[in-house]
Amino acid sequence: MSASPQAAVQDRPAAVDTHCPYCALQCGMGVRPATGPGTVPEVVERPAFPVNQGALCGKGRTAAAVLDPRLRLTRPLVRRDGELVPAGWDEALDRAAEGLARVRDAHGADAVGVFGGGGLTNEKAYALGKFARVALATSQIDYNGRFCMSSAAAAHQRAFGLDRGLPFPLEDVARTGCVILVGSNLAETMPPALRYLRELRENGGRLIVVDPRRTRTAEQADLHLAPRPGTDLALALGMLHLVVADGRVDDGFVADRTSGWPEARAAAMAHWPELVERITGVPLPSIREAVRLFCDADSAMVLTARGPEQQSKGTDTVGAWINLCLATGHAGRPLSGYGCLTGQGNGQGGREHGQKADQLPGYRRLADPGARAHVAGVWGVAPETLPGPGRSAYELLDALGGEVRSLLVMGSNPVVSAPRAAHVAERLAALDFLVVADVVLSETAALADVVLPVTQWAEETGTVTNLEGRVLLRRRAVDPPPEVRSDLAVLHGLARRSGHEKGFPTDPEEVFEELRRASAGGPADYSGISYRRIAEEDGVFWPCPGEDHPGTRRLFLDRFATEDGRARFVPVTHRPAAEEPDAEYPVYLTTGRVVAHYQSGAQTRRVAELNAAAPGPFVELHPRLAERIGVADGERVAVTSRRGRAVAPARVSRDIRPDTVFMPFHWPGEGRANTLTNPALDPTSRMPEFKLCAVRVEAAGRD
Ligand SMILES: Nc1nc2c(c(=O)[nH]1)N[C@H]1C(S)=C(S)[C@@H](COP(=O)(O)OP(=O)(O)OC[C@H]3O[C@@H](n4cnc5c(=O)[nH]c(N)nc54)[C@H](O)[C@@H]3O)O[C@H]1N2
Ligand SMILES: Nc1nc2c(c(=O)[nH]1)N[C@H]1C(S)=C(S)[C@@H](COP(=O)(O)OP(=O)(O)OC[C@H]3O[C@@H](n4cnc5c(=O)[nH]c(N)nc54)[C@H](O)[C@@H]3O)O[C@H]1N2
Ligand code: SF4
Ligand SMILES: [Mo]
Repeated sequence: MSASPQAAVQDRPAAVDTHCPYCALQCGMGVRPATGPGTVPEVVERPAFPVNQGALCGKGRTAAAVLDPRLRLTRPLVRRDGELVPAGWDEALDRAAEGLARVRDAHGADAVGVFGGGGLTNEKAYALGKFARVALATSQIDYNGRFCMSSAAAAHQRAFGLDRGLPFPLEDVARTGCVILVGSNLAETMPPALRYLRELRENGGRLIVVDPRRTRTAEQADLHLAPRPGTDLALALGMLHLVVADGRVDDGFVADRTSGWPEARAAAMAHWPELVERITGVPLPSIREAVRLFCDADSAMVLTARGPEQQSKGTDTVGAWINLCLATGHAGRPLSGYGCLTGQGNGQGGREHGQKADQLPGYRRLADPGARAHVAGVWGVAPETLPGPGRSAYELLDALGGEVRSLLVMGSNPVVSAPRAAHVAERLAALDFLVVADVVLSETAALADVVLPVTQWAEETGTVTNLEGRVLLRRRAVDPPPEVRSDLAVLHGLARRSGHEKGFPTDPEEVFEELRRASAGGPADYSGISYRRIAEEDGVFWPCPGEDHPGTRRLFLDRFATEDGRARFVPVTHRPAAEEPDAEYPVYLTTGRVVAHYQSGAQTRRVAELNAAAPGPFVELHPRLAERIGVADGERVAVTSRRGRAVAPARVSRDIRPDTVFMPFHWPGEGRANTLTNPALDPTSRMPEFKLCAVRVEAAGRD
């Protein structure tokens, strides 16, 4: 027999403390390097990290599988005679730089676009924004975060003068009196965070879930409201109407800490409860019960996720929920407030440091002369050389092959994840030149002229900012394959080839030190945060304006971040979706996620265990609808919208409204949900309406 189990454990290298590659919870985990040929690195628990206390979902637990060189890109690829073939780094970077330069010389700097991702570390997001503005001199940069939490971000800015997804740590959720969770399926999208909702109820707090489906999350609730998709705005207004009618406004709070109440109150009073019942389909007694639970609690929160946000009225919808918090005094006080559950691994930090079309690092505005002067100073360029704001994500994708003729994609797979995806794939194919930096050969990378294979989470060090605004250090634990380089090295190589020898370092800590200076004095101030501090303190909450500043766990307790310190009510009124069901397309389609897969599935579809758990797309529909169209569970259903047609097996379930079908969006091919979705944009956030469009559903037979 070989050595005892204990000896075997001792022989293995120590696990390195790091964080999950996937969602914004950024669970702490350990990664133990491979012990030799034929072995793979191993993910282990890291119980000391406070947010998840060792718990991981299946995606996190299996994350090391994607480190396997057989599943991922290991060499640069260039297109030769129509085929992607392996090439050396010099050739690939030369070609990429030449391709981008050729388009710029022929059509101008704004013909070159950049598309980033909220999964990129702070260092990468910062370097990518700088690369676009300084090395490419283009205004055309945006990123997939636009598809994610941009409506909540816009509403945050409008009401509070600052956008940090959660203004309090998650631990506060367990101790508040009542939580209204709107359009979040936490049980599938951040399973370890379900603990906070469980503790909330154990502590006597109440949970209300608003979702058209009875999800695994809704099952945990004291009260589940199942509105028609796209009617959250009316629901929140109806609740505010009842708060006023029942005399439950916190007049003192409204007078001392807010502005704009009379107009917001008037707007809410126009939404009669009976009208709201009719619009939402939620019975009036349930709406009343929700108001009672929310107002009876000494402290309370509203938390939203993509359900109410991914709508063409997402910003106003979040605004209505914020109004409810403000009117009842459940904001700017301990254990109370509005929060958005941000989604991507660096969904928070990735929206702060300049990969957004209108933004400079530190959450500064690109149009603000003072911000331009400060950042230009850090970058060593003249402020007037910085381009102005560019197109938003969908508008950028829609312009490909027209005014924008070449594109660099870093950290997104829009062929699967963008709305009206068949059109987006056409636009990508119409480009003069496409470069994709990715870990795997994604559906988008497969269209590229040059594919650059990059290092991923456990193969590189960098910082990410989790959904609480806690800046974390994701450490390198394993060596990458030899022919793989970091995104920072890609940007360095491309910048050098366009004459920028300096300014794009490849060492993440060096980039972070520059980011600290660039963010200093901005809304998202990281200047007091260092790699050393993060490691010692289990993360540091921004804003952190000095090395002796403790960081800011809780925002707004004394004042809001507006000029006068008051939160702003916004008068909002309900309006229909961009596309409502009609005779031709009589059913709502809504889209979202399942627990086993992440986003476009580029990474998780390569993991055997996850594929076994969730092998492909499906259409969730109510038995009544299934019966009407004549399909049984597992039979093929065709779903048609004005954008296209998708086919996937039926999943018949009583957990969904009979007027609505649900599809997850993790797959390409005939079951691709985004073939159907409507790119109607919110006028403020430019968020597409992923969460509802009108469709026809039919039995697809065997066609
Ligand atoms: N397993 C898994 N986890 C993930 C991700 C993933 O891809 N897979 N992605 C991460 C990212 S980037 C994000 S943004 C988050 C998203 O996290 P969530 O927002 O929790 O995920 P979704 O499934 O998109 O949407 C949540 C719920 O909104 C409901 N919904 C649909 N339409 C409406 C509506 O009109 N109103 C309301 N109130 N609800 C509606 C859906 O039924 C769904 O249950 O998850 C993160 N975590
Ligand atoms: N119908 C519908 N569509 C949706 C949504 C929905 O709810 N419904 N949700 C939207 C939301 S919230 C989001 S966030 C988007 C997300 O959709 P995408 O932007 O497509 O996100 P991912 O699938 O995470 O794509 C990330 C890509 O970058 C690669 N990658 C991972 N890490 C790195 C890295 O460090 N560097 C580089 N260069 N590449 C890396 C991955 O392999 C993958 O190919 O989808 C949106 N689309
Ligand atoms: S919940 Fe999110 S961060 Fe945690 S293990 Fe799962 S995917 Fe990773
Ligand atoms: Mo997201």
